[in-house]
Amino acid sequence: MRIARYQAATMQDALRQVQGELGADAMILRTRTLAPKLPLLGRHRVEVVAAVAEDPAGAPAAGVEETSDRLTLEAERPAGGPTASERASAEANGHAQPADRSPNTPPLSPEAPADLGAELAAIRRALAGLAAWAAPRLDVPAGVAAHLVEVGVSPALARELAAAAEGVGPAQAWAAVAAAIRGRLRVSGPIRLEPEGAFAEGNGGARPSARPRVVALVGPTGAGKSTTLAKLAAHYAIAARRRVGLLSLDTFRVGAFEQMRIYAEVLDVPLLAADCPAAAATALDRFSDRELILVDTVGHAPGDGPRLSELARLLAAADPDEVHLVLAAPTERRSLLAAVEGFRRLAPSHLLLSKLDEAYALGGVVEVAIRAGLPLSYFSQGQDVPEQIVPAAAEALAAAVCPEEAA
Ligand SMILES: Nc1nc2c(ncn2[C@@H]2O[C@H](COP(=O)(O)OP(=O)(O)OP(=O)(O)O)[C@@H](O)[C@H]2O)c(=O)[nH]1
Ligand SMILES: [Mg+2]
Repeated sequence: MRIARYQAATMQDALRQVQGELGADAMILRTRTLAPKLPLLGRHRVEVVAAVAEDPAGAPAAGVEETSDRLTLEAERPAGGPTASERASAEANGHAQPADRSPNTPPLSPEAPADLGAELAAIRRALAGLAAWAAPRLDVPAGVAAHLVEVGVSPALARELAAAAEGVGPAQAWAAVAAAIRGRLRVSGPIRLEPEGAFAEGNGGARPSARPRVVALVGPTGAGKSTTLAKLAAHYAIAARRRVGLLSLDTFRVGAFEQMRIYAEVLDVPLLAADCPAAAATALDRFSDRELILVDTVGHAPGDGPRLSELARLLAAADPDEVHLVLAAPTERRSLLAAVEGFRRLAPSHLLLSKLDEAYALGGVVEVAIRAGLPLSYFSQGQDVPEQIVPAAAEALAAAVCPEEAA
């Protein structure tokens, strides 16, 4: 790299010098107008700083007009003489070295930069920084957060989850976010019954120590409680060959008991109904030989406090070991969160997601599962009884909102 500074009476003259000495490829680094030393008598001059990658072959060495001045830096250093920076620093220290200058090389003016090479390096750094700033930046966490919002996660939780993609390459980002989601979901596994044999057949039925496992399903209207209950009854009564009883606390709605009666008949399991705490306690006594009692409840709106409180009293009489809050996956996120709040008075112990087959995006259920802090029990995904129910899996839910994880 050869850098030179030219001074002349006019810009055209200065540029002619640049072209004559450095060739047509010379790059103009800076131009400025110099004030005359004697303001009233002198004339303004112009200065051009230019650079060329290397000495252009055949470029005239001294194509300088009489009216112009030139100062060559670095490359035209006289043999054994100081470099431009040496000269500049000497002059800056007040040690002018006139003997070292070529006849047409003027002294560096006070406003000249001490080292143009350093200045050029600084310009290059600045340009590189500018280019980096102007280039479109790949903000991986922002992209992840945008996708999570798109599938139904709230912006606040999306930002929290997307933090897992911070400092991770784009290829690993979704795997990191999926791991973060899995880490925040809890899963219970299927309903665990007493080991087979705890309820000894014959000789008076169940051993005194064995008590039926009582599992209730609660939730908003139409969430899929009764259908899911029938699926569970089918699994435990038919597939697992355990003694199951059905208890309906839904005597409120016309046709609700009839729905359960049909399931009970088809599955060949006993069914009892209770419309008050005393009746619920009696039903429990009558089911003392059962290994699993599945309790169906009436659906209410999450904001219907009085009815939910009444149901809570009835349910308490059934003394459930587990209360699964059934939420339909296609429900909008804020309604899901409202349901969790509203049903707190029923003290749910698990979250059961239904209608997963109907859900377009699962960000809302991921959010509600994280925020409710309850373990997920089952995924119910279809109208058919007894199929289409599986134990909940955090991996599946995380993969459903992390596209590349699912690929
Ligand atoms: N696609 C789909 N439909 C379902 C699923 N579960 C239940 N349903 C349907 O949803 C509707 C309501 O189901 P129910 O089981 O009666 O709901 P519920 O929560 O008991 O309703 P209420 O007792 O009225 O509060 C029925 O048409 C079911 O067939 C599911 O996982 N997928
Ligand atoms: Mg029902």
